[in-house]
Amino acid sequence: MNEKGVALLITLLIIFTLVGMTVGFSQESGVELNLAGFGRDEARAAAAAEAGVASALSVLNADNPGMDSLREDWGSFGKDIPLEHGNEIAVSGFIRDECGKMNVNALLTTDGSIEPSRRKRVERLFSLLGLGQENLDPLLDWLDKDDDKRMEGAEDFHYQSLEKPYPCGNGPFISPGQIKLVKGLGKISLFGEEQEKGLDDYLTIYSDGKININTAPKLVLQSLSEAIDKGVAENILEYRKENNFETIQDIRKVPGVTAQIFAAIKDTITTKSSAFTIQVEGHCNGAVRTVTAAVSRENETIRILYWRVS
Ligand SMILES: [Ca+2]
Ligand SMILES: [Ca+2]
Repeated sequence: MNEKGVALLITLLIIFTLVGMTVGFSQESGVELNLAGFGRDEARAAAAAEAGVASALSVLNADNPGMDSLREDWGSFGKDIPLEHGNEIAVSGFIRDECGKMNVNALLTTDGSIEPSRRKRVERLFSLLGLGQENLDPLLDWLDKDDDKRMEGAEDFHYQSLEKPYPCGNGPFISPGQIKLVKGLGKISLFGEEQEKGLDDYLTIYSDGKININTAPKLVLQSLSEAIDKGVAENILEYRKENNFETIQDIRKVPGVTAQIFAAIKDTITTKSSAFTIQVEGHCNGAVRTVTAAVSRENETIRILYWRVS
């Protein structure tokens, strides 16, 4: 077995261990997974979703990590054809690049304060998404280590006085779901021109902080620099339909991307991805189970960072 094969086998072993843990936790918290009549179908739906995740992992494992674009196999995983569609079992899902999004944890400097130029980019993204200071300030307050409330922000005092109180993070997000705990962000469901995108299409906690220009959505591209307007961002998307950005210098081939724009963004962009989300839904006779996994990829080794069955 080659090195990649070994890595995949280890990954699968981790999955099975984690699945065991998830069931264990569920039983501890009093959730009975084997409800009469539903047990068999739900277990089969979960098993189908897990098998789908395993197949997504093998797609990522076979991928060339030297460049990552939506035109690769992982980009179309589960897209046009369902992964499986039989009489009883149906499976659908996708692989999403986390490096096409803004990493909110990367806003933090090592001393627990907010890095000004990264803040500027997130501010631009929020504004493009139609989110204002009342959404940005609580996010920054959640991340920064101090307890000083920004003008429209929220610190521990706010979260402790909720009907169901919880502490303010005052540090990086540990799971993607935590972003919804930030004041005002939990209520935001869909936005964008066609109202088809959610906050998790734009924000991540898993990337290395650089934005992959092969996969970033239009508004993330626009947020990279004030000089990138809607037209330039659309030119980038147009270029991507036929080409991959093999190196960051390739972006200069896009009409409108000037030397000044390139100089402003070159340290914040990449053409490779180091983190992905896999989401697979398993259906069995009406029972549905969804497995969401976040994975990192470093030196061709894939590691599971997050695993949730719902
Ligand atoms: Ca690739
Ligand atoms: Ca704080």
